[in-house]
Amino acid sequence: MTGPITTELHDDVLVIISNNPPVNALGAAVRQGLEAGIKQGLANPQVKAMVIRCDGRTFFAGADITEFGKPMQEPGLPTVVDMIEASDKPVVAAIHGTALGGGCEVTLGCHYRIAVPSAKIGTPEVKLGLLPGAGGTQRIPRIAGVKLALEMTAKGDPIPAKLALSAGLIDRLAGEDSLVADAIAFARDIADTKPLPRARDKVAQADPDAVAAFKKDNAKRFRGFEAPAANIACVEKAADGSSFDEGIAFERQEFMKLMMGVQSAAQRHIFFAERQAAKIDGIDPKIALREIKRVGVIGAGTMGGGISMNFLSAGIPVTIVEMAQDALDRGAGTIRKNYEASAAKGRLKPEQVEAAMGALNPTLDFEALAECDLIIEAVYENMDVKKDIFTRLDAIAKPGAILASNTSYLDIDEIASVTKRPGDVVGMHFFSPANVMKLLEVVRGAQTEDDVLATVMALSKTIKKVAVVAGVCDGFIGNRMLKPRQVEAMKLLMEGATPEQIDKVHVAFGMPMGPFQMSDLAGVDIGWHRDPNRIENIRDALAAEGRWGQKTAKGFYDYDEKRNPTPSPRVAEIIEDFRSKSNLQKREISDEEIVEKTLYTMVNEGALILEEKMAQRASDIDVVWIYGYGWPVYRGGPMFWADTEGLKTIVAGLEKHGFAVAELLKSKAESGGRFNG
Ligand code: 3H9
Repeated sequence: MTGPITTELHDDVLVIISNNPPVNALGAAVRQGLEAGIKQGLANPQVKAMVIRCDGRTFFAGADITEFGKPMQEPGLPTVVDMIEASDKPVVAAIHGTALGGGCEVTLGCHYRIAVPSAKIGTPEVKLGLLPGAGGTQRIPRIAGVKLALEMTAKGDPIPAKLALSAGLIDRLAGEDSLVADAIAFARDIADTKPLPRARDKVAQADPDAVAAFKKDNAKRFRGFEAPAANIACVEKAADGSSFDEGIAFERQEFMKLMMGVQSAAQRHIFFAERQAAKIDGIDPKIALREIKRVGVIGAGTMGGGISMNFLSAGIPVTIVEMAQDALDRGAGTIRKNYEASAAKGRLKPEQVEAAMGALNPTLDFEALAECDLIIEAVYENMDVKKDIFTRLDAIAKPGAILASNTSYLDIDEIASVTKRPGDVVGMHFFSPANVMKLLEVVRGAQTEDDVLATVMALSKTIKKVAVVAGVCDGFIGNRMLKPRQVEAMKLLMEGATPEQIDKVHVAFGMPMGPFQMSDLAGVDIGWHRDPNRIENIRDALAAEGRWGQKTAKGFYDYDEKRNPTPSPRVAEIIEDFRSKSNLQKREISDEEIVEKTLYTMVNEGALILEEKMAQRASDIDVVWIYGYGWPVYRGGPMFWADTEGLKTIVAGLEKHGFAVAELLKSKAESGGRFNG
């Protein structure tokens, strides 16, 4: 046999092997090869049993997502899975790495499954806005019950081999290094079993209480998404007394609905966008990287502490520097407290907490940074302070050390200019809380060396961040686009909208919170303390009255002890006051106008960012908004969303309100183009 599938005959066992790097996706050639391999085993009288295994780093990681949306080549995956199951010679799946999606479904078509202890199996299709469409929703409940099937399909997190073993999804564990031999021996052990166990023949017990509880427990997580409900409905169908074939027909119908929908297109877009973001245009992917053995962090506040945790958790020692002992102790104490809280929730073992803390070197000695390979400055946003720090760093850092600033909007080039090594300077903009938020904006200065940028991008993967390259501009990608949204939201208040109305539109859109809820969370007083006598706008007026947001239990909203917000009559008065001073007439504002003014303007800013080459590609902007600001993944990020709205609609909406439309947006709209693809 040629192509990605080959076979090996081991006396009476035929081993069917897939070699389709990088992740053995089940593309057309793999499906055709599997079909041919099974036929070969069935036709050869010497063969008593078959084993399906994969070469490389993982068992099949699922259907080939790049084939979605293109004409389907036969045989489809459901056909292949059915054919394996129908075989009257036993077929054993030998699993290592991750058997995901269609890969998991292949194992469920097999009569037996053996896995190495480190393997994981799962059906993550829901994360692509889909459901397991090759029988997974019908076979998992029949083997493992409704409860686990709901968890696996509607949430999509893979489960470890041990749990799969106890649930019947795996029959035997192999030695970590002897999978092939153990699988062949297993195949011989069960070669004569009659009748063969087939998932389709099993019966799943309905469990309406479990379904109701599952829906209730996950209502918040599933808000706005279509795919979880479809997964749940399919699992329910598997246990409602319908035949297996009826269940499969229902699964197919629901799968096709999702596959044709905008949400799945958006979620698949983000899957590839996230991986694309790691690629730096114009830099050789094989460029030699700088070695990062120890990281230095300047500032042990919330940001510095969170940043440090990323490296400590990845096993990279951190030297953290502060100016005063109490601040240093507080910072190190917070890091320990955070780790201990994770341990209390069972996410870390006590020895992991100690290992992380043991790798932290808190010090008041700035010169201790001399031994670090990467130093990240995380002090407050003040250009003079940052310049001073970089001047001092330049004097002590070892040659080749990368000097990074965590600034969220300041000019990296100006910071770099005070050093004799601007090529070693880069921006690393973490998002708060830095140990939790996945996004990292990596800011490429005018002189940042290629290997510095490539090293930081690669390191971001080690610390489990999704990194995006941004150019030097005010607010980089994310905060720059936030600005028009905030400005327009404030103007709308003056013209007659309420904070509640604007926030409601954003939450209904799928954002975790609206602009005013966000202000209350971040602090209405940000930037106001510099000049507390100034009362130029509604925000200043709120800050001057101590309405600083959640921290003072009042901001744009009033808060109770549980931080539940209620509309504030006082805020309404303040808004009214400013409105009358500005001679503005209050008018009805429609939800549509709120969308056009606060969201279309973000798209417009995104287009300017692309025009100015401050982002490498539109999908990078989408990644920033998904991972940094909670943009609903089922809308695929602002630029993907603009494509689905239609760029002509966006342009018309902007023009209607007199906004200057970015040239790139205008030209794409005129030519019928899109930002993505
Ligand atoms: C499905 O199965 C539907 C069926 O139920 C029904 C059918 C009828 N296809 O993530 P990495 C690429 S839906 C095509 O960086 P890692 C990826 O783009 C599928 N390509 O590696 C990247 O390419 P590049 C359900 C894929 O080690 C490269 O492989 N399955 C696929 O960090 C390396 O990927 C899933 O949703 C694919 N299925 O993580 C699983 N998967 O180098 C999706 C990966 O050009 N995959 N690529 O950028 C994953 O979760 C991770 O890739 C995995 C490895 C955990 C496997």
